[in-house]
Amino acid sequence: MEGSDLPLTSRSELIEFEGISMVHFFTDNWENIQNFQARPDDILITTYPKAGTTWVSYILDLLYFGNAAPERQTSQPIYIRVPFLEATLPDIPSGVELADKLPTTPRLIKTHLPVQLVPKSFWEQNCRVIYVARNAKDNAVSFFHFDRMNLTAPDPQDWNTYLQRFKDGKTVFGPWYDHVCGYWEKKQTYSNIHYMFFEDMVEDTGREVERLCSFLGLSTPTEERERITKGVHFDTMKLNKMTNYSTVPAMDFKVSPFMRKGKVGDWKNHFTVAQNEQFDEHYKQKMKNTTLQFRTEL
Ligand code: PPS
Repeated sequence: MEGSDLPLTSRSELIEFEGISMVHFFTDNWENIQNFQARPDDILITTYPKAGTTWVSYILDLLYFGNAAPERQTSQPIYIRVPFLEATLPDIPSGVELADKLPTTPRLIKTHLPVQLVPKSFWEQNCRVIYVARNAKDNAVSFFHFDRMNLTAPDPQDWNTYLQRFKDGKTVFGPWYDHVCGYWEKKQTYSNIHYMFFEDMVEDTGREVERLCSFLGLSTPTEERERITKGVHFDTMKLNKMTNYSTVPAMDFKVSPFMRKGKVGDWKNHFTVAQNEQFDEHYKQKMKNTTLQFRTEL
């Protein structure tokens, strides 16, 4: 097992790495990550943290393997079925090791790396890439609560401090702004990206499952798509030990659950009026050169 064996006695420090903020858990295995050998049928699920990775990973796992290998769903947590490529976390083999040993075809692989740091073999092999984006305000709130409960993360401190850090791009995996825009721009030159939005998933999960099938070239029957859509509902995933991350010792569910709210617009319960005005102003500047648009409420 290559997993990090450092004891979790204190919170990790934010480090500057390849131009972004990181923690060592995602850089320790860097050479093996960068040299990862993708296969043409690999599917890369990529997101900024807390944008809906687990949701989309579970949908894909059910679409491909729900019928062929139903025992996978009840015996292996989602983070084993869909390895987190750059992770070298306590108590779990490294993402590279898990991905290398995946017995499935296709292999479903998760990453939070910004587009410029994705191992080049994924592009060379013309792999299908699924990017999920979530509006900045809800994304920041979700990330804040996650960093509170995730003992491998740097201490988020109070909400106001955290929000400033988010705006400054001093969160793990770097600025949200560059992340969502980077993949959006990549779509111009690399057509094998399906760019999706968390808000669309909440609005109509069935429609998004259908769009995914169309991108992946799957002719999943309507009935099965409907069954999958029901099976990936927030309440169902929250109760499911294989998708709710309750098996990860480094997460303190007494502080906050992994499956927290799953809503669009929860930011309104966190942002003060002043924080919201300042955020909007800053956002306008950061996003002035992109055509990318988000919904912050439904
Ligand atoms: S991680 O740690 O980056 O992999 O987290 P990620 O899975 O990307 O994001 C977690 C947030 O997604 C919400 N989620 C869902 N919302 C609605 N429906 C379903 N099925 C669902 N599954 C996961 C999860 O609750 C986190 O968002 P918040 O806002 O914190 O609840």
